[in-house]
Amino acid sequence: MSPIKLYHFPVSGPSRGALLAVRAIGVPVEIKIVDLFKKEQLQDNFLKINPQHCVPTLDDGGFVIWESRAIACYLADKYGKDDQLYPKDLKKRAVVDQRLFFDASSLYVKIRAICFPILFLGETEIKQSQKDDLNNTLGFLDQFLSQSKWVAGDNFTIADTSIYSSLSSILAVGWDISAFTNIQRWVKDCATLPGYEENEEGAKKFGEAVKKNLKS
Ligand SMILES: N[C@@H](CCC(=O)N[C@@H](CS)C(=O)NCC(=O)O)C(=O)O
Repeated sequence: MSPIKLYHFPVSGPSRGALLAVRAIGVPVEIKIVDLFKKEQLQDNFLKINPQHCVPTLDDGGFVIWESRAIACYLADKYGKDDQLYPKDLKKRAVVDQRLFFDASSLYVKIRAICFPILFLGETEIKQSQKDDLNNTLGFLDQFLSQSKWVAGDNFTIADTSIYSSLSSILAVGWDISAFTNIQRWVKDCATLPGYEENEEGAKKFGEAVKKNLKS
């Protein structure tokens, strides 16, 4: 059987999110680095696999999907040793999904809105309105975490791996989360996630790349 391949770039938050899910599930994967700084995602061989040219991309024996959270859901359902990471119970799963969509449509989007222009468009500062917008969203995350130890309940799920990958990127830029005590506690708990160190290494590179372009 051909190994599962994950096309990955460690600096990318979504890519690290998929990898954190892979590590939590414990499924062996072959990591194929696609260096976005060298524009490798636009090479013909990768475009044939993913015409949308983004990481992460998964190839499971010829079945190809992208979108980090879809990858996490698929792998957890197919290879999870039980349903802890992605519950089968409809209501529990709906809470995990809600948190995943919160990340995809709100948290990650706001982090990207701040960092993308700094990384690629010559922006050198973070506007107050962007700071307020992200902090407002972090307030919701803090509220979720006031209700449970993990973002979707008593045990960690693929909602934690996804949200942590997003948050770790902005933490590496130096974001102040001192106003969010529940997030602070959860961030410490996330150090127990399988693959945590690997995620931190990528997040650190992301943070350095952003900070390099910020006016001091
Ligand atoms: N919503 C997607 C975002 C994927 C994404 O935007 N990946 C970026 C890196 S963070 C990428 O591959 N960019 C290269 C490109 O689009 O050419 C996910 O969660 O997987």
